[in-house]
Amino acid sequence: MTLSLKGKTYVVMGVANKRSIAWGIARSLHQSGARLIFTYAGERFEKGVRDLAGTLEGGEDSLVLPCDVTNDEDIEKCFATIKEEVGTIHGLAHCIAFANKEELAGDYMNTTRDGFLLAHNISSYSLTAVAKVAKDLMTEGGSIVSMTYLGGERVMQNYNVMGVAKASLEASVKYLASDLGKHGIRVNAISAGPIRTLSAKGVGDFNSILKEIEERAPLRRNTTQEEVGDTAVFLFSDYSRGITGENLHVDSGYHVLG
Ligand code: NDP
Ligand code: KAL
Repeated sequence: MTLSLKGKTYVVMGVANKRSIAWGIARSLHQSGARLIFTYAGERFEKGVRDLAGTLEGGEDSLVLPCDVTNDEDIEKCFATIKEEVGTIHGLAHCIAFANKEELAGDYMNTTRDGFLLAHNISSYSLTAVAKVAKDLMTEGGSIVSMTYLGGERVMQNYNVMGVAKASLEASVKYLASDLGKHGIRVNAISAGPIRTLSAKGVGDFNSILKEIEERAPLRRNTTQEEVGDTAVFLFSDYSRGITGENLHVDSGYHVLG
């Protein structure tokens, strides 16, 4: 299963390690012949991202840039460097979310003002901030893909403030799609089923969440990094040229259940 994105360049934001959804997207993009640029937030992840990029054939020369999305200067600097080094980009994968760990359990109503703003800043506003600067580099049109979860549409235990931030992210996808369509830029979200990543670490009942999906989801199995990566490639490609403002569920069909 390959779809050619040869000659196209994509920015992948949010690789923390090899389990990251962003890494699944990077691998699928690489298989399609695309050129990749990586951004990371935490300095402690820089070497890991560079090493991972180096495992892709020809990836040793990939641009790997810092971009803490809470910092406007970082965002501007990052995309200015991309403009200087590469010029035009054709798409961007936004795979970034964060909320304070202590607010991802218990009652949602205990969310603090600071915790609420932090989760929304990193997990939702960042898409808008990044889309605005990336637009100027998408001179041949483009495709932006962000990651969301069913907890943005329904109440899912413990997802709490992250669910509210994902609802905001999903609404942003629609408004951005409306703004950017006239520039030939599409904006979509992938709503992925649970995947064991660093972010999911420490979630007490993650095993039982995975088990329920295996037992009840229409496809009777859990979602893989590869399934999300391949869907992202579809959304980056011209095969999806009529799709924007969409939230595509890659979750073995779990979302159709009541
Ligand atoms: P990872 O932990 O692998 O990735 C989360 C990423 O968020 C990290 O790379 C981290 O960067 C980045 N990040 C956090 N704060 C900042 C910041 N201030 N600036 C820039 N980047 C930041 O987890 P996933 O791959 O699971 O998560 C990727 C996306 O997928 C998230 O939006 C998540 O909500 C979504 N998702 C995940 C699901 C799952 O089950 N895993 C299901 C559905 C959606 P760094 O490491 O450099 O700090
Ligand atoms: C209902 C689910 C169970 C889990 C509940 C909440 C999960 C929220 C995701 C959020 C992104 C996790 C964090 O922000 C973790 C953070 O507080 C601590 N971790 C870190 O700082 C690590 C080191 C870095 C790399 O992580 C980040 N994010 O920067 C949801 C499950 C079933 C599905 C998931 C995991 C959805 C999702 O959105 O990730």
